[in-house]
Amino acid sequence: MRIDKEILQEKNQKGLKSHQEKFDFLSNFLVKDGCNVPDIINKLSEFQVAIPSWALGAGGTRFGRFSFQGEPSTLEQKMDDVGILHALTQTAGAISLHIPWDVPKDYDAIKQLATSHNIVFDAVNSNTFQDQKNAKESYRFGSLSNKEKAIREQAVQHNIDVIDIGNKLGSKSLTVWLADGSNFPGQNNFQNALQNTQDSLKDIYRALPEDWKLYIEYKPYEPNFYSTVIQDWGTSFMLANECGDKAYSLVDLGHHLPNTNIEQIVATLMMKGKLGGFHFNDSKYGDDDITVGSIKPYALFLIFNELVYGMNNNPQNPYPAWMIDASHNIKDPLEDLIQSLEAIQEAYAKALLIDQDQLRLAQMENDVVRCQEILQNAYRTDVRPLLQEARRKSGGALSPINAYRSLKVRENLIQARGKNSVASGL
Ligand SMILES: [Mn+2]
Repeated sequence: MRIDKEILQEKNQKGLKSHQEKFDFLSNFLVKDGCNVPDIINKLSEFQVAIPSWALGAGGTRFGRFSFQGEPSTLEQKMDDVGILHALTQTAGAISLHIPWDVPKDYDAIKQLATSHNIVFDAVNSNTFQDQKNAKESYRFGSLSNKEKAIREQAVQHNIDVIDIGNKLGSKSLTVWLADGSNFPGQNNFQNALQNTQDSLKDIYRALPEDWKLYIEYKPYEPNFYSTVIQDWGTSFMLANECGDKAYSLVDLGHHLPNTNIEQIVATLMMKGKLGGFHFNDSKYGDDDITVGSIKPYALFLIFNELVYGMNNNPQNPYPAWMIDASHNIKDPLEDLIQSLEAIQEAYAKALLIDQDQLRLAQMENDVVRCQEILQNAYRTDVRPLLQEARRKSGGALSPINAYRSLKVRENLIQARGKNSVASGL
């Protein structure tokens, strides 16, 4: 199913007058406050978030998985789903593939399909957290960190193969998330495991094309419950530094222990020019992978405050790669992603409203109350008309969820794919 701009324009007609009133009201008020509204609208339109190929089917839990009807069962169908998301929101202009779940059969055809949906290929993701069919070695006791050289070599080679696949598609980065770790004290020698990981990452790094980046993700626990080899941003930062200039840390919001000050991590990495990528999701307890902004929208706003500051003040940091890394197990996956995209844009828009000059002044004067007022004044502003205006101008839907439902997208997908189609890889 494809959604063309004319249909959305027609759908938008109904809400256009009310949107215009709300937008004009907000816009007047923001201009008086010294905001550059057209600039904010442009920034929102330019902000594109990659959709991972594994988020288009319902996610599972360790107790099981309930499929959602009409799930995409091929890479082509996954790309069609991202095309639908992008048509509606105009902010999902990229797909991030997981290898080996999504190896293209016909590269030219897949590239053409991407172009037809106006989407590009973002980072490719390797997988050494499960064994592949017919694999010679097993990752049961680790991959890049494994005690056995042959296992480490297989894992390194897999990452090199993933780079090759990404290269053929026009990707420019590889994301490595390592599940390696231990379940019990004494099971692993920490120093050896870290050294092996460092050496393996260097081997992968050497195979990286000149214009590519390597993103090293971290996570404190799970699937191992005693230790994880790359457990925190410091370890990831250290490994990236050892690899070289093209290696960066990747922050995944769900990969922190409860109450970690993630915005400070973002600031630190950006100051050092090492924040490469960013995975959005939300969590209450652990790596819950739930809809962005559904639990802690204020924390997301504070993170965006640091991202905006870093993008304006840390030229040594490259423009980060944005991706949603969430896959809920009960919602319609596409509706879930629409909500996540909206929450990301909302937090970004609010962060753009912060008066940085006033904030700096208040900080210099140690006016703590004023500092908080400046942040919360931005946070309390209802920026949704700005998001709607950015979408309208780019040819998207004023309300992506309403358009999705009134166009009966899921019903159409079920009709085309059947009730029992299951997303590959999950
Ligand atoms: Mn992630």
